[in-house]
Amino acid sequence: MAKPDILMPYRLLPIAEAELEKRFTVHKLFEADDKDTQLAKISEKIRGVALGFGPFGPDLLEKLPNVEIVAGFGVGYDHIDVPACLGQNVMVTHTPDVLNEEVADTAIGLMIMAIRELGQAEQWVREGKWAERKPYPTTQATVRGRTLGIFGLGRIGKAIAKRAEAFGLDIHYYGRSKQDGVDYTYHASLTELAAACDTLMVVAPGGPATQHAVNAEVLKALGPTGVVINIGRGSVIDETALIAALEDGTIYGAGLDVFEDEPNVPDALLKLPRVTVLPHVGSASQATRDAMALLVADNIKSWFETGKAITPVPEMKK
Ligand code: 8YV
Repeated sequence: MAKPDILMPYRLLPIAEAELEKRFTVHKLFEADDKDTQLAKISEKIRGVALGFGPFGPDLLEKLPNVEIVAGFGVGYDHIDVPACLGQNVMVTHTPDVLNEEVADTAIGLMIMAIRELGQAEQWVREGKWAERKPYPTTQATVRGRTLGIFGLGRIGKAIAKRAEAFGLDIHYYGRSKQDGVDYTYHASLTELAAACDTLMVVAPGGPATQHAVNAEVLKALGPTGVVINIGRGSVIDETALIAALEDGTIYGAGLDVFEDEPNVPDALLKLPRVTVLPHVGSASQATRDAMALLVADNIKSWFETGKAITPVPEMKK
């Protein structure tokens, strides 16, 4: 029997490419000089899409009349137009769980970096200031005694909370509803959560429902000792409001792994002294990225072998 044809619009990790090539005819569109011509030649026979870093919207969907599944890379899937896929009866999958612990590790690391200025302190050593016998200034903030407010207590949020418990932090959360069997303090709104804590950990997914949820009002409620950590999506925070709040002392500092317009980080943010920035590396160890990429391949394999995907996005289960 002919192998099903799979489209790979963007580069995926080699481990997943190799896995898919064992059972499918894989069309690596990213290697074509003239992508439109290449796509026009193969579009009719494409039955699955293995998505790497890059968007999937109606423009591509409408060119693939026989596509059955779009397998996304990442737990977040705001780069995939799920309603458009649902409308065409196309399965969409993502890569949850395999990255939970990695992202939680990064989140805690970023929180400590931001509060204790570890990146800036390292820079101090590298610039030779310590060797000149100048001590790095003591930080005005400490992790000790903080109240951590988690926005998005899903699987990654819970892995962060578990670590934060070991750090002795008081944990609160906000989400669509209070969760059964969860002892952390629940707040019915994000502003209430911010008012009750001094460290706001943003783990929420991107998309229209969370767009700019962390706005000027929320930042004001967080207050002058407040630190915002974002490991979720850049779109969740109104970056302009965040910069203003940092500049005028409405909040104390920030640790950011994600931004509104990646890979562009506003100069105004970089100029601020108590801001730690990372280049979207939450899940970026080789082992975890390989596990995510393999799950992309496994979803496609499972779909064509059993008719079922392993990790459909929640909208597909309704
Ligand atoms: C991905 C992420 O690497 O899983 C996610 O949602 O943000 C990262 O782990 C990124 O989405 C790559 O597309």
